[in-house]
Amino acid sequence: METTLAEASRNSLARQVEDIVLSAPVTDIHTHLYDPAFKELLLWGIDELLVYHYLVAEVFRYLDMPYDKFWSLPKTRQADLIWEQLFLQHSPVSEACRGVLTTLNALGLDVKKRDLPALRKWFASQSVDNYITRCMELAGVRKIFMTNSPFDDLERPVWEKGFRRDDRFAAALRIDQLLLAWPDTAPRLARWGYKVEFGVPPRKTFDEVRRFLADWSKRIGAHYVMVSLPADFQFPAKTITTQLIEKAVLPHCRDHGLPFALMLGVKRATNPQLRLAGDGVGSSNLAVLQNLCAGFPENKFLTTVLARENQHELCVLTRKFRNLHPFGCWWFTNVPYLIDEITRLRLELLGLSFTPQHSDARVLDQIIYKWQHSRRIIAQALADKYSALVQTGWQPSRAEIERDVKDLFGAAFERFCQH
Ligand code: FIX
Ligand code: ZN
Repeated sequence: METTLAEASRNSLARQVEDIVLSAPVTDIHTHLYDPAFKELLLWGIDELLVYHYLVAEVFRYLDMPYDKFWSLPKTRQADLIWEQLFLQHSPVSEACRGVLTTLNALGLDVKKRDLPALRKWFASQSVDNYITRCMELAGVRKIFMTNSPFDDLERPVWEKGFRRDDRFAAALRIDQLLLAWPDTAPRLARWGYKVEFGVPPRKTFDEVRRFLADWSKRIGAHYVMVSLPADFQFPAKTITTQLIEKAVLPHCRDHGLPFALMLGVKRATNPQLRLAGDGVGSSNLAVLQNLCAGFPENKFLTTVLARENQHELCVLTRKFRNLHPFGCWWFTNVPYLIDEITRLRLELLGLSFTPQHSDARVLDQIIYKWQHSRRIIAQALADKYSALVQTGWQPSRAEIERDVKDLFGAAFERFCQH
């Protein structure tokens, strides 16, 4: 078939955009990965890839084993079961299954052999330091944001002892425990030397929580403070969570120029027997976000929403508030079908003033597939937009496309954090 001139130039524009998007370094602004100084907290390798909680949820669609029996098995045995059910007994078409194969393939491993012992052998011969570099190179990731919780008993002592930072890993202060489990958290803060009172807390308690937040933001060098909130969260409301936000977290963020990152719409423990894999999704009342952005114009809010139904409203709110920056296709929305939809929606309503994706990787190697898959979708969406501009007579230059992609891949986020 003959290609017309217009088609040929559309194809060459699409190739140029793809070339730029596939090779641009990206800042991964939310993961559950750790600086290698945290040793075994940084997960990597084939067994960790297989027991990822996304795959655990999927394997129980086929297994009839009791939940407790599965959890009592050693990790390699759980991984065997997942491999057997999700890769051998059924084709691995889900996004999380496909991701394992994309990762292995990018690492140069032959997936068609379906040889789990050989894969294990290969991973056993890797050293963590080189492997971090390799994964980051293959993913094109230049910086990884961690999720750092002072309430995590394995993580806290490492910070307290101190260590030499790997500057590829940046910190984010995670405070779900503070905001959502006050009856347990207050006594812990008291034990750590902060003079907090339980029950109905007086002013002093909030000042002490601010002191705690200031100490930890400084200790870890936090770039933002983060919480995930349930789908039924309301603001304003007369709850300890909203009081802590208003009287401690927001003033702290203002004092230190830190954004407050909100992840809205999770339903924790929909099925507790699935443990980490048991969380669900609910549609959020985004009036919460409107109230925060309008009520606290001196605060900056990074936001991602879990429900597909909330994506459009988030874009509209973002058009109204400069102190709001949407990011990522979180968790159940991190599937090609929805990444495509959400990215196009955002480009059409917001231009380039958002951060289209974060990996949420819990296992280092996952950054490879999460970024490879998303980059292709972002490239296609952008190519379509530039091509529509060309139809008006506008010609985007390579330098302009590179500038735009840089913004989407971290520069817009960094500017938002700095201002
Ligand atoms: O709250 C979060 O940061 C979530 O991303 C996680 O808790 C969740 O388990 C996850 O891994 C999603 O991708
Ligand atoms: Zn996360």
